[in-house]
Formats: sequence, structure tokens, C-alpha cells
Amino acid sequence: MHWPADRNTIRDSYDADGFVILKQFLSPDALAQVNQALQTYIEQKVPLLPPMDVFCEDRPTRQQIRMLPRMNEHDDFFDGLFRSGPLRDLAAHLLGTDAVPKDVAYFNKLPRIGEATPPHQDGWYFHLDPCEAVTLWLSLDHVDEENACVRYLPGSHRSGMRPHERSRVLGFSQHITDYSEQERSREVPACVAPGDLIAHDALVVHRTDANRSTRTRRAVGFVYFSTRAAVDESARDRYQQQLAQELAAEGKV
Ligand SMILES: O=C(O)CCC(=O)C(=O)O
Repeated sequence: MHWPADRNTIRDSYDADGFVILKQFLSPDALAQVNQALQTYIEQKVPLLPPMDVFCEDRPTRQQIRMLPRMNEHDDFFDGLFRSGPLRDLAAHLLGTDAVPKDVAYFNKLPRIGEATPPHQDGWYFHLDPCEAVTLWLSLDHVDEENACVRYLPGSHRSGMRPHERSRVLGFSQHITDYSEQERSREVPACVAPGDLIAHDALVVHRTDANRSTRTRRAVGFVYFSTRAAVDESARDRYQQQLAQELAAEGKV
């Protein structure tokens, strides 16, 4: 499916499954700009970021980056990219309201090092009522089952929020406690190419395997809330504060 030509089919598929894959959402030129901006961000901004805005395998040197949340707060290119243009238009189309831009994050699973992302629902992190939000996951690489594609449980966005607890995975601090083998067998692997984009609902269950390959697996995620979704700010701040304390105590940030 392609945006915006297939807008109605895209919305139907998203509503039915909780996720949808859009081929070649970004042109090669637009993708090259994102890659360039990312490289500049890593070279110039990462050394100066606060500890909770850079998660990496090698903490003292800030090398081998695993995840960079809140890039929009530190960089005009990424802030502009999600505030206006096709990403926000798509998010609004899927949410059925204006889309409120919330977060831009880089996800990097290094060859042979990148750990699995545990099964979770993004909404657990967002503290929303109602839980109406969408994540747009832009692939920068060829991604398949060997290098940790995202795996979705189709239709799971219709069954509400599942119980979560603390995981030990840096960058994905929560996982679903009762995810079953039967559910694993129904997962759909979302294999994509550079410039493809996956949109997923904040309630759809998803996860990845580890990156077992010698290839990179890089993506940028853009999060939007619906205008109906109210944030429980005290719950969110409590969670962020507790996480920061735990990660600092474990020497992870
Ligand atoms: O990139 C990943 O490993 C997982 C991303 C994810 O879970 C998300 O964007 O919600």
C-alpha cells in the first residue's frame, strides 16, 4: 500500500490489524536527508545529550548507540519533520483527529549485539486516557526476520491494555507478563525496505527478536497522540523519575 494513493485501504487495514505497512513512504532523496540528519545528530548532539536521552552499549564513550529518545527536543530537522508534512497527515488520518506530535526516537539494533525488544504495547508508556496514539516506524535499512523485524499480534489492539512489568532491556523497560506461545504463533513479521514505514496503534502488541545477522537494523519512530487523549502527567512523571533512578543505580545511564 502507498500513501496517499491508498488512503482508504490503509485506514481499513490499520483498523482491522492495529498496524499497516506503507511501501516507499519516503522518496530516496527524502530518506537520504533523514540519514544525513541522523549522522549529524549522532556526531554533534549525542555527546552533549542528558543521560536519559541516549542509551548505548558503551556508556562511557557514548558509542554503539541503541536508542535515542526525544530527538525532536534537541534537533530542528527532526522536530520539523514530524510537526508538518506527510508523517503528521498520515497520523491524523489514522487517528481520526488532528495528530499531536509527541516524540521522535531512533532505534538501532547493532549486528549480533542488538537485543530483543520484549512484547509490549506502546500505550503502557504513554499514560493516556483514552489510549489513542499511533507510532510511525520509518525503516532506514532492509529489515527481515534475521535482523529483528517488528513482529505484530494482529487485532490485539482491540483487547485493551495488557499487564506489564519491568523488563531488563535498556530502552524497552516494560514487557507484557502473560504473553503466550499461542499468541507468538500468530505473530506477523513486518519485513520492510529503506523508506518503508509501519504505522502501529498504541494498543497493538508487538516485539522483535535479537539481531542475529551481520547487518544493521536502524529505524526512526514518530509518536502522535489523538486530541482526545489526556495524559496522566503525574503518573508519567513518577514513572520517568523511578526509571531514571533505577537505570542510574544499575549503571546503565
Ligand atoms: O525498533 C524496535 O526494536 C521496536 C520498536 C517499538 O517497539 C516501537 O516503535 O514501538
